[in-house]
Formats: sequence, structure tokens, C-alpha cells
Amino acid sequence: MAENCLFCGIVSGDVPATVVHDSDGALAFADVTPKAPTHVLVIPKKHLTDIGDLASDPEAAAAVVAGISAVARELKLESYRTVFNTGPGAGQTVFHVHAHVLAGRDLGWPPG
Ligand code: DGP
Repeated sequence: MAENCLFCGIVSGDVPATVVHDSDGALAFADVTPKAPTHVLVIPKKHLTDIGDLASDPEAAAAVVAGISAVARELKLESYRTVFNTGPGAGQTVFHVHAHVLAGRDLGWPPG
């Protein structure tokens, strides 16, 4: 747990969230500002800041990937996009690594 981390607050239950999937190593919950009809964030329960940090912890990385797959299965998503914004220039605003899982509308390619 990191102090003053919003997503650590969601893991601890101090910050309310609509949880979609919960496992030993990862938590998935609805994004508060959805950019698609389905917009879920999947995070490692352990505080890791970005994807480089996540790569240094294979157990947490595997938990996040399994969490993404479980969300897709449980929400019956046929097609979906997974995005990791990394760094402020790419739009990362919360520095607890998270995968965005987006679905339910046409997802253009390439993304903006
Ligand atoms: P990013 O910009 O890639 O760091 O994504 C952060 C996402 O977190 C953004 O889509 C909005 C979401 N978010 C911010 N605050 C909260 C919150 O308090 N609860 C939930 N569920 N999501 C949040």
C-alpha cells in the first residue's frame, strides 16, 4: 500500500468502487468516467506505478492479465481493447498501474 494512492484506497476498501472481479493479486472495478459502455480498470493489489514496474513483478503481472481475461469472460465481452497509459504524456493520471478494458462500441484503429 502506498500512502495517498487512490487505487490503493480502492484495494483497502477506504474508497468505494463498483468491483467487477476480485482475485488474490488483482482487482477489477468500473471506471468512474467511462469512455465506452463497458470501461473497467484492472489493477494489481500491490502498489506498482506503471507497466515497467509491473514487469519487475511477474506474479502481479500474471494476476493483472488473468484479471483482464476474467473480466472479459464474466462480462461476456466478444471484442474489447486493453490499454495501459504510461506516463503523463500518454494520459496516465493515476500512478498505480492499471489496464483499461473498453468494450461495447466501435473502437477505432489507430487510437488517438
Ligand atoms: P489514466 O488516465 O490512464 O491514469 O486512468 C485513470 C482512470 O481512473 C481514469 O479513466 C478515471 C479513473 N478514476 C479516477 N478516479 C477514480 C475513482 O475514484 N474511482 C474509479 N473507479 N475510477 C477513477
